[in-house]
Amino acid sequence: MQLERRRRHAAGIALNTLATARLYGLLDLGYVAKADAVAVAHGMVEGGIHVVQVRAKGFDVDSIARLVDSVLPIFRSAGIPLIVNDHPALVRATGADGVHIGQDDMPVEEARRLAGADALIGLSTHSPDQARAAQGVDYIGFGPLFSTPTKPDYPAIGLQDIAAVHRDVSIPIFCIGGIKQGNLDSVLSAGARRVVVVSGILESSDIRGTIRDLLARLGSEKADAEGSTSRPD
Ligand code: 3NM
Repeated sequence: MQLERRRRHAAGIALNTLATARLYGLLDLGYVAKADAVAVAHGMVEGGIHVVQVRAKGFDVDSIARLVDSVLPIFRSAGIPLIVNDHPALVRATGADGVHIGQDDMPVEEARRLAGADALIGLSTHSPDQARAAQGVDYIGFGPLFSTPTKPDYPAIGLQDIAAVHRDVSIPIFCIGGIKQGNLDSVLSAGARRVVVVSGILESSDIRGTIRDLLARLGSEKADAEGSTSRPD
């Protein structure tokens, strides 16, 4: 009972944090050697990242679980929600805060059943229609805005639909795909409020400094709680 109460408390904190988050980063083994993951996690925390996802395409579930186990305490102690890519069962197994799934993965209900009722669920969307159709999730990704080597098979969708999607969708929208320090201003001018930056952070020689610069441009006041993350019981 006590454990369950603690878990619900943590889930509430993660949902609140998501409501104010502007900068979402990835610990992506496409860019980070496993041996460096803990050091990179510390850098992300020190930079002030708001949400982090562990992404390890092509790695087996057990090694992803070990990776999550190794970095979860670092993010948890900083109050930063940790999301696992693709594997909802790992949310229960590791105590992570949520799971991110794609359009071609399992249905959202299945992900929630496997991850647990309190888990945060994120969904990738690649068009305004997909963004508007997202149901039962706590946030969406919207992109790729620009073509990106991190997700090479997906065509860029551009900036022109960002404003309309923000008018029509009330849950947090994280724009994603090819966003860097050099083009962030154009993304924000197009109407974005929240972004995911992967290679733009992980390929930087100064992860902390890059995150701080992105946060400054995002005008990041975490108290500025636009958007709603409420979900029906
Ligand atoms: N998902 P970078 S784009 C993981 O559009 C991912 O759903 C995308 O990495 C989507 O910041 C993307 O290096 C890659 O371009 C983002």
